[in-house]
Amino acid sequence: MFVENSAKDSSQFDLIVPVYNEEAGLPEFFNRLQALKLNCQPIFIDNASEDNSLAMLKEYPNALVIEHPINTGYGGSLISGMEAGNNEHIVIIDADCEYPPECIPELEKSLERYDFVHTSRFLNKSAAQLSNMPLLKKAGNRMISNAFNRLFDQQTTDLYTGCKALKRACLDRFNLQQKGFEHVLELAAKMVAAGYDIDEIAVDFRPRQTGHSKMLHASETVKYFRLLLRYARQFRAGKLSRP
Ligand SMILES: Nc1nc2c(ncn2[C@@H]2O[C@H](COP(=O)(O)OP(=O)(O)O)[C@@H](O)[C@H]2O)c(=O)[nH]1
Ligand SMILES: [Mg+2]
Repeated sequence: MFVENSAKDSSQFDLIVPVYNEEAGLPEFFNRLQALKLNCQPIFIDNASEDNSLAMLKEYPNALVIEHPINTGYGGSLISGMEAGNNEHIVIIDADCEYPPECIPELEKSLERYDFVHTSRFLNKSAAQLSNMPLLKKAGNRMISNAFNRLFDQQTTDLYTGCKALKRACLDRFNLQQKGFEHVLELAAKMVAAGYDIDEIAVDFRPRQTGHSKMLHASETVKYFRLLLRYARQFRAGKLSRP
């Protein structure tokens, strides 16, 4: 299914960035973002950071900064960001530069042809090129991506990606409820259930240089599998999206 671009805002897009304790990495992220001179509305969600992130976000020109007084999880941040924006094209990227901000123009442009596009850290990559990614992260991602593909008839190589683009109109077809990293799975499952297949563009992955990942990948993967099976049942029963 393909949603026609609305005439309203075809040139500006919403750039949603979830942020939790990223003060060390934000200067690089900001520099690289500004160098791109994007026609976007940056929407930064500070998820109750305990460091100086919030103050730094407020300094960024023309940014819409959403403050969470308490931490609502990664997914909670994205839900807030989606609700706050109103441009038809939405791009989501992390603040830690693990996904290069330089991929944003191509990612946003891909919405001229597709409704839902994941960046993939695995597409067209040799094992050597992936050697900088922790083994558990790689294995967990591959397992969950393969299971998702079988259950939802997709061909994604990177279900866990935190960098993606979608059309706002797609969101009319379902509600998002997951507040943690399960958000990734919920969005993918509900998009596919609503008829929007996942397309992909390749992206280079660079492990974060500052701070540390706050995602517990092994235990998250177990949770993902249970939820995946639940969504698959609902998908088969036609209960995952609105007509
Ligand atoms: N872990 C975590 N990250 C959050 C949260 N809220 C926003 N984020 C942001 O979500 C992005 C992904 O988090 P990260 O810990 O790097 O996960 P990973 O890339 O999967 O290892 C980063 O930009 C974080 O700053 C939260 O509650 N927990
Ligand atoms: Mg990260």
